[in-house]
Order: sequence, then structure tokens, then C-alpha cells
Amino acid sequence: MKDTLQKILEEARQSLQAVTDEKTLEELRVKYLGKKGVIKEFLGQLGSLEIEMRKELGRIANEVKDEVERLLEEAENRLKSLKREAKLKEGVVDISLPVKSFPVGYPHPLTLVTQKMVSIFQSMGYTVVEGPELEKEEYNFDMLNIPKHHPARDDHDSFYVIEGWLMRTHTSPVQIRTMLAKKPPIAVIVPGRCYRRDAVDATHSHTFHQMEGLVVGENISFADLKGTLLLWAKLMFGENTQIRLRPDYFPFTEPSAELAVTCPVCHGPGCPVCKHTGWVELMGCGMVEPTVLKNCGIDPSKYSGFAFGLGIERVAMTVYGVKDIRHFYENDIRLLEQFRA
Ligand code: FA5
Repeated sequence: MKDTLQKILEEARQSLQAVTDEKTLEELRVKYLGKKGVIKEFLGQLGSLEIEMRKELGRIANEVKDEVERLLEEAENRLKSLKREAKLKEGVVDISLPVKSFPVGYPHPLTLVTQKMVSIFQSMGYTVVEGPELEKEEYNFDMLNIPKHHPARDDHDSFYVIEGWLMRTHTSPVQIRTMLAKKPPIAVIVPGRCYRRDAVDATHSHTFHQMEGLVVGENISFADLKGTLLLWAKLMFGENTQIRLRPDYFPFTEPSAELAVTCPVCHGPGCPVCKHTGWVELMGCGMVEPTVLKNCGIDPSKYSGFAFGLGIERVAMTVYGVKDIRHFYENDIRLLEQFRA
């Protein structure tokens, strides 16, 4: 009977070492260790034997049972690791393959110009402020000394939304908002979108961008305006840039001027960008009209200020030699890609 046990063990070892799937493994577990399995069946036959023999065979049968359990566990671990290896092979990644490149966006030329101007003015101590694009007529015109029926309103053909409210025609109403909210000293710049009912052509759009500047404090003079804008022009277009100021008219500044810079493209002799004059007109500016200060509760006998406002598209067209403003809004990838950093 000892031989029978040895045979059972030998058979179990061979079957369990050859097993390759979980189903057969489970069948073998039942066959050897189950309630009606071969070991249980063997033990059932010992009842008729004498006691010493029964004890001896019972001990050997338990050893065989322990060994079969160990062989089952070994087979189970082997199957698990085979399964894991197969899974790894399935999802194998070839890290030497070239990477799929996804198109990455980059700033629009108008954003690049705005960012450069903002950083120049921030380096001079200016703060960036913003205002709403849907603006009160009162701030866009009246408080800027442009009452109803003033001829200057003709230059700002406007999109009215409802009575008393319009899409702002310039960034100057943010001058009013700033001075109503804050007392001097003030030094702010205002980049933002503006709207006019202008016919669209190479230099005009119904929607465009401006940047306003406003400085208010004690003893602010026209010399401060001139020095600030000369420094801005040199930082923006290069050290050799010069500025030219010529008289102009804006109802909210007095005196008012139009600022031009030496052509950043040809640097003087003349080219299509400067229309062969050597100069490019870039902005309106002037000393803040005392009435405007008064409208905002600032005493003009104590404080004075200067303001300026420029078209961002105009600057971008000059800097990049873009001949038609519409190119900025068409988002033709062939144009935009030229501004990749
Ligand atoms: C003004 O808007 C004044 N608020 C500027 C100012 C501010 C003067 C502070 C004094 C003190 P003007 O209407 O000239 O000014 O517009 C300024 C610039 O905006 C123009 O030089 C031009 O570059 C740009 N601009 C005006 N209308 C359009 C348009 N339809 N399309 C594109 N750019 C425009």
C-alpha cells in the first residue's frame, strides 16, 4: 500500500509539473485533495488494517497530501507568472520609435507687440488696468470733454447697443474710470479692444486694439511726456530711434500732439512702410485737459497729467512690415507661423 501512495505522489507530481492552464489545475486539485479525491479514498481503505500499520500509512498519506499541496501551489505560481509575462508582451512599447508631434500654438503678432509694450511700461513703473468693452457714453465721450454734437464724435462712428451704452471707440474712457477710482499719483497703461463703424480697408477695421497711457501727479509736464515716449520708442524700436511731436487736437488733452518715430524699417531714407517720409505716425498724446481732471474730482490747480493712445495694429504693421491690417484677423496659418518664437 506504501507503493500505492508513492504512485499517487509520482502521478500528481508529473501532472502538476506539466499543467499549463488554470482549469486543469483546478481539476487536479479536486482529483487529489477533494472530498472524494484519491488521498481521501486511500485513507478510507485503512479501516480494516491493524493499528500499527494504519498509523504508519496514515502518516505517509498525510506527507503525500502535504507534498501535493506544495506542488499545487508551485504550479499555481508558475501559471500566474506565465500569465503576467504574456500580458507584458501584449502591451509592449517600442521606446525607440519617433515621437508623434502635436501642433503647439504660439502668440499672435498683436499679442507679441502688446506684451513687449506692456513690459516696457511696467519697467518704468506703470500698472496695467483694464476696462469694459461695453461702455457708458458718458465715460467714452462726455467726461472726456466730448459733449453731444461735438465734431470729434464724428471721428468715432460708434456701435450703440442701447441708449447711453456703446462698444467703446477707444481706450480713453479707462482714463475716467481710473481717475474716479484712484487719486494721484497715477501711472497706468490700458491695452484693450475697441470698436468703430469704420469701413474695413488696409489700415482700418471695425474691431481693433489700442493702448492708452495715463500719468497724473504733481508737477507733471510736457517734458515728462516727451521723455517717457522717447524712452519707450528707443526700447521698442532700437536705441537710435528718434521721435517727432507735431501739434494735433484731442478734446481731452491740451496741448495735444501726434507722435511719429523714425521709420523702424528703413531708418530714414524712406520705404513703403513710412511712405517714403522716414517717419511713422504712431499715436496721439497730450497734457490731460483740466476739465477732464475736474470731471473726475481731481484738482487741476494741484495736479497735472499726460496721456497717450496708440493703435496696436499700427505698431505691429510697422514692426513686422505687414501691409494690410486684415492679415491680423484672418488667422492664415502661413502668416501666423512666421511669428513662431
Ligand atoms: C484716439 O482714439 C485717442 N483716444 C488717442 C489719445 C489718447 C489721444 C490719449 C490723446 C491722449 P485716434 O482716433 O486717433 O485717437 O485713434 C488712435 C489710434 O487708433 C489711431 O492712430 C489708429 O492707429 C488706431 N485706430 C483708430 N481707428 C482705427 C480703426 N478703425 N482700425 C484700426 N486702428 C484704428
